[in-house]
Amino acid sequence: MGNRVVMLVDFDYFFAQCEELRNPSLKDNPVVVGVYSGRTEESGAVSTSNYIARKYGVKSGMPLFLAKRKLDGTDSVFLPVDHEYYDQISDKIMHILSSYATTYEQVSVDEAYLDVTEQVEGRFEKAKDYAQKIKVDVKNKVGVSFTVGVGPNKLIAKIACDSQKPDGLTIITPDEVTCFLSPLPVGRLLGVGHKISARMEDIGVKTINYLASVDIQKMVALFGKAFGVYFFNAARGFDNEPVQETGEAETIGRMGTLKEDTRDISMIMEKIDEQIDDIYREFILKNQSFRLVGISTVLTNLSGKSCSKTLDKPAKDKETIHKAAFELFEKYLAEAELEIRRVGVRIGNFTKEEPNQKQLTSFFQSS
Ligand code: DCP
Ligand code: CA
Ligand code: CA
Repeated sequence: MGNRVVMLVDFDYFFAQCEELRNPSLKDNPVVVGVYSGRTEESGAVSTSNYIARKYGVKSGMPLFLAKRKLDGTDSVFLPVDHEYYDQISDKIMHILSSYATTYEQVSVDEAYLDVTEQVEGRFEKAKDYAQKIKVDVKNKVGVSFTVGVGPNKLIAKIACDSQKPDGLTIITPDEVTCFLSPLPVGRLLGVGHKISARMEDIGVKTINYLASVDIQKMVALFGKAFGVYFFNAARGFDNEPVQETGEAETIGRMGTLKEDTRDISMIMEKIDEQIDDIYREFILKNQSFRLVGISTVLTNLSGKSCSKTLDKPAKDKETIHKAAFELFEKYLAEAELEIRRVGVRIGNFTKEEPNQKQLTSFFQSS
């Protein structure tokens, strides 16, 4: 099989850029978009800010009063989040992006993977012009700028994208993968947050290059099988995950508030199992299989996050949803610092395929 050419598109300072779009006079000021919790006028957290505000040290997740303090004496503008408006802009851009790819996978309101292998005939030399063309098209039609990372898989595309923002375009060819990854801190790998990178540092592993020298047994002993194997592959830039559609319409999900804010997995799973019962009732009517299980959380600072897992093969049973959701929460809690307020679970990637039918693609991937 030839090379894949995978792009990750990540919209620049997204919520704040949307605000600039409808009010261009903001462009020269520091702009902060925040979630106001309502307790006092200044309580709440920063969702994002434009790059002018970032120069003063404003960061996502920071308390609003602190952002105000950092921007003291400037013509800063503070605005409350308007998700409905950002979703509209996001939908417009996503619609355009999807027309440029064979398969496209939206991962959040401001991020999507595009498999453009066919469009550039598998040639990275062509990826630059192609990405530029998409950037210009979206800028003309919607007025929003974004950053692109291009690589032979999703893992590399993501890290490439993060390496130069805003309005960036970074292309990493298969030949460049090792050099590109080697000097980077392990924290740049998806799934390596503060806690895991601290554990890696404890054993002297700081860079990806060093991580790649740890043998697989040691990796598994340290991080468990799933994580160990993932890190082993990721450190080498290996990633087989396909870019696949996960359209909103094609998922069944539930979201709800926990009895109390918590980080206790059994309490979380109690809520999730109720939701799974609900989802399952809806799912069996479809008479199909699912291949994706996802979870979402809202933390005590009101920031939200979701992640998902693609199963090795399609499944039809409730237990698989429970197991995958449990694993996702376990992984998530290992990284999350704050307590969780709301949780949700969803399934998707529905197919008519029978769960026990051996898929040729997964057969080739595992052999
Ligand atoms: N967001 C949020 N709370 C956070 C982080 C992000 O509400 N703690 C929201 C606001 C962001 C959007 O999600 O605009 C996308 O997040 P990104 O991490 O991609 O950040 P930005 O798009 O704002 O900036 P960048 O230019 O760094 O991508
Ligand atoms: Ca993003
Ligand atoms: Ca972004």
